[in-house]
Amino acid sequence: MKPTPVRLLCSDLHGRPRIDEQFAFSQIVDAALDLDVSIIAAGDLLDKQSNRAATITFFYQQLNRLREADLLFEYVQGQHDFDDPPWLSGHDSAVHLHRRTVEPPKSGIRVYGLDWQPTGRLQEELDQIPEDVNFLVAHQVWADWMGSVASPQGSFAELPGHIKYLHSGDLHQWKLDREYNRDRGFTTVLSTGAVTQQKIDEPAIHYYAVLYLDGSIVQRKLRSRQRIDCGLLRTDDDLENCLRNLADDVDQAVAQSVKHNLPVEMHRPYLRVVYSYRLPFARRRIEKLVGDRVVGFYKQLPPELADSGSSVVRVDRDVPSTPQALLIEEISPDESKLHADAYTLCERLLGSQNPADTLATWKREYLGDSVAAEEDDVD
Ligand SMILES: [Mn+2]
Repeated sequence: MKPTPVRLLCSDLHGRPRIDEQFAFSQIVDAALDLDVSIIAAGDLLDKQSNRAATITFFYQQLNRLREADLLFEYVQGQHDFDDPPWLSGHDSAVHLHRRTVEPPKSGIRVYGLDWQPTGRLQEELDQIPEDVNFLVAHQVWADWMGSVASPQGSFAELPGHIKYLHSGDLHQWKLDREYNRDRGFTTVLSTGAVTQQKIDEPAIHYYAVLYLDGSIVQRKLRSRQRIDCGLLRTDDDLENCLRNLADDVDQAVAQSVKHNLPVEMHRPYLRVVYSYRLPFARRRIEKLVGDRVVGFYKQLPPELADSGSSVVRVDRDVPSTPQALLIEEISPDESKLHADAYTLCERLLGSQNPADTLATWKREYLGDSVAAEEDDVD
């Protein structure tokens, strides 16, 4: 018996007339149709509060695909897309979850949504959530995730104890944690992250998630534009090193783009270059080498930053920061059936609230009757 998917979870689509955002959203709708589940989206679904017709037309075309399959697009608004009434309110498959409870049939999950709220208002809204709600969809800066870099509106310790899951937008990065709520119980907190890069220093890999009936949340990777990061170029040696490898890196990124079947407009990788003021010709030399084969993001560091040591300007490569991120670095599910099976098992166990049950379900699913037969023999 396969675990039943309940909802597809995503956030921060930042819809605009650009291929990257459109391709990401269409992949998410493909997945929802494939799984036969409705989508819950946690805000910033459009990039702007005032939109071009092309943005809305594309969005509605995707919602039409859901409607044909009798599926819904349940959402809250972030700061980017906020309007009253909401932009999506003209489509009858879009369900604005703000201050509303919905219950996916037979799921035991009662979902409630909140549009983005300023500090103070958020706390009042949290107090008014009905007590039978166990799944909150929101779009906030949470102190626990972003307190050091942005001004937060709230913290996980303010969530009522009956909220067992929080699916929040705004943080453009995957996170799946268990945090203490205000009743000293645990709330599973999820940020699926943005579906594309909105800034060059955001993660290059993007995800959505699938919520299953057993409560497990499984991370799924989107196909995204490739990114090459030269790291921080401080010295001539750094620059020479970068130039030596760059043409190969670009070839490799294009080959990956072809392999992942990206739209041809997305085959040009992003290139991120941060260089010291001591290397004034860095940009010209790199551009001469790779020309328009990349979409370049160049930043020259002034003396006070270039000479201040590495703590101020951190230009880390994407270091895997969660077990899920590490997993996808280690096992590529596209490689073979064996890889795909191993990947699926690992990601389910990592996302599960009850690994023993998840493992038992997996065994039944993959080993099928042979397991049941063995168990019968023992009896
Ligand atoms: Mn956003």
